Amino acid sequence: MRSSQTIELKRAPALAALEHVTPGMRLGLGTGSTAKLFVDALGEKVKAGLDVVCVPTSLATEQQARALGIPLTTLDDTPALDLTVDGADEIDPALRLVKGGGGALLREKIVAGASARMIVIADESKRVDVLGRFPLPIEVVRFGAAATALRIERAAEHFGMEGPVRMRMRQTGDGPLLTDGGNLVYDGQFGEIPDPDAFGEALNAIPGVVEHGLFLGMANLALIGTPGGVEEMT
Ligand code: ABF
Repeated sequence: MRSSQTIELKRAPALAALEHVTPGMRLGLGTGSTAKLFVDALGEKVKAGLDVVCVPTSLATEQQARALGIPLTTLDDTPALDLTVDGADEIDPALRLVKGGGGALLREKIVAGASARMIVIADESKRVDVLGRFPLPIEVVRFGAAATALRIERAAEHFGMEGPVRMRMRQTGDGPLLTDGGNLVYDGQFGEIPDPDAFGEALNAIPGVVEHGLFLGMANLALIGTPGGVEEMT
């Protein structure tokens, strides 16, 4: 598929999500290439007079939104949001997600958790029957990170999954990637995750794990770009 076609499969759900935005809404703005298209389109609406206030999920989205003149706030000033629109790395039929390929999973989860509704926007390549094709991102504090990674591997083994769990490096190759929160990201190449709910709880119980990329019971609607149009998953 040509890259222009791929972009259209992302742009169409991004524009469809905009139809769920109404004046006065408090919005969470996601991160990644699909969310970026939503923020671009939202910027046009704001220029045309739409009144919204937004919380970005990453420094990158904050910069984009600021440049577009989108009014920004924080969860400290606006702790309850109406709607978050964000991308995903994987979506299963129960609307469970893997997120965090962009490294912003902690803020993404906090913002989505503060929102009454979450709409996921993605092209059809993100749909899976079982989560786990995409490596699972796990944000880990720097202190004792190797010990935390070992415990993550052991937790995965308990569920019949194998690693490896690898520290994510910067694309420039000069050291580990640090999140906006100053933590490390480990990517768990577990393959299929048979019980995402139980595995998510097991990860949460490991000291040193800040957050994981399993977004369970958070999305209310997924808008999926396909060559035949935008499909809705609820
Ligand atoms: C964010 O961006 C992440 O949680 C997810 O990893 C990624 C999806 O990016 P893209 O839309 O570029 O595929 O939503």
